[in-house]
Amino acid sequence: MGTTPSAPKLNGTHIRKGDTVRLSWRSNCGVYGTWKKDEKVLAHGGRVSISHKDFKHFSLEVKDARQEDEGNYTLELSNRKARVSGSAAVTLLEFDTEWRGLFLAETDEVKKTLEAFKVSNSEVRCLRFLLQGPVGVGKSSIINTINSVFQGQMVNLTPTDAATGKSHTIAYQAYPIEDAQKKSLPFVFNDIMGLENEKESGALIADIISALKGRVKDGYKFNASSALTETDFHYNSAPSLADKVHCLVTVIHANNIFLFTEEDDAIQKMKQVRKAARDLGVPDVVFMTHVDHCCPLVKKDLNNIYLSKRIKAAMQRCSDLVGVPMNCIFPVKNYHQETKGDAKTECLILHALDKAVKSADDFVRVKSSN
Ligand SMILES: Nc1nc2c(ncn2[C@@H]2O[C@H](COP(=O)(O)OP(=O)(O)O)[C@@H](O)[C@H]2O)c(=O)[nH]1
Ligand SMILES: [Mg+2]
Repeated sequence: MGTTPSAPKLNGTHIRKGDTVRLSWRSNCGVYGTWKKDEKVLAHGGRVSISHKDFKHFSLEVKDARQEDEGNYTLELSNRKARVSGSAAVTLLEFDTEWRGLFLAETDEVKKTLEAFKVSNSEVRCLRFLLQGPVGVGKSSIINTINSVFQGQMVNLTPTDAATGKSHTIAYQAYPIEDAQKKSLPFVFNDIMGLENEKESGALIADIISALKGRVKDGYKFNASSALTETDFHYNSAPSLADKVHCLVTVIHANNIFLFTEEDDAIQKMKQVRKAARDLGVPDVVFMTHVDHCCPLVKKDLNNIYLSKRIKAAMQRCSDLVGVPMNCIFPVKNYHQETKGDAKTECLILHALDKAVKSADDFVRVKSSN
């Protein structure tokens, strides 16, 4: 025991409830070892197995992992020469119970209510939703997914694209939502060019704000270098309440949100647009897409959405960065490669849409065109 031991390097893990926590280290020399969890010494017995072979091979197993096993695990090694230690975090992927209900059984009810929905202000035939968010987050896919849900088959009304990193949606266009009989439901979505993370590309904030006010006519081609002006053919100088946006939908990628900081241009742009909406009294919600990319539990089964700690952390990150309260953030998964519909996908998108519709309807109820 005359050699100085190297500090143990333990691998942190994310595990499921019921799994076995496994941590191990092979020392470069003979040493005495002690395992600790959150600074408390662990003893062999029960669900905990500790093995120290030849004073060199150190391993710890905790079977049937539970909430209480989450924490910081440390291996301390010592001999006459030195005392060293290394730590790793063990995190459970899921909570013990859902922190928000999925309400799968209510999906049909919500769908029927939306199919029969009538706008409460007779001046407005269709509630208008404006989708904002960086390129590739799934704005076009949201429109396609909602249409697929109501039409009972996969719909690709708006082109989707991520590979180029540039926005596919150039012209301002209102997309209707139709049911299986091709009857229009009283909802339209405007999908705008992505808010790329560079100052020089994507729609200008001024244009998005004009869109909120109903000043941008269909067919307007966003131009990253100059904003729409009053003399433009596509400028609506006297927008009615029906032309205005009734609810802003900020779309955020569940996984990529962890890569953004408050200083990023895309975050700043989304906040500016939200502020403009707030100043106009327009309600706003967040649809958090790509939940299947964000958490293995959710990729396996969407039922785990409100059990997943990673999804809750992503929602919290959206809330912190963009400033939207948690109860206005809706995790959704878009159809992207499926050929048939799926009840859980429908459930998430319909509950999100239902909230957006109620908010939009509250907005138009108290307004008139004048
Ligand atoms: N796995 C997965 N892929 C998605 C999801 N939403 C969109 N996509 C894919 O992401 C890419 C970008 O989507 P798109 O709708 O074009 O994004 P946009 O630029 O915001 O309009 C496309 O390849 C979509 O098929 C989702 O929730 N999960
Ligand atoms: Mg698009």
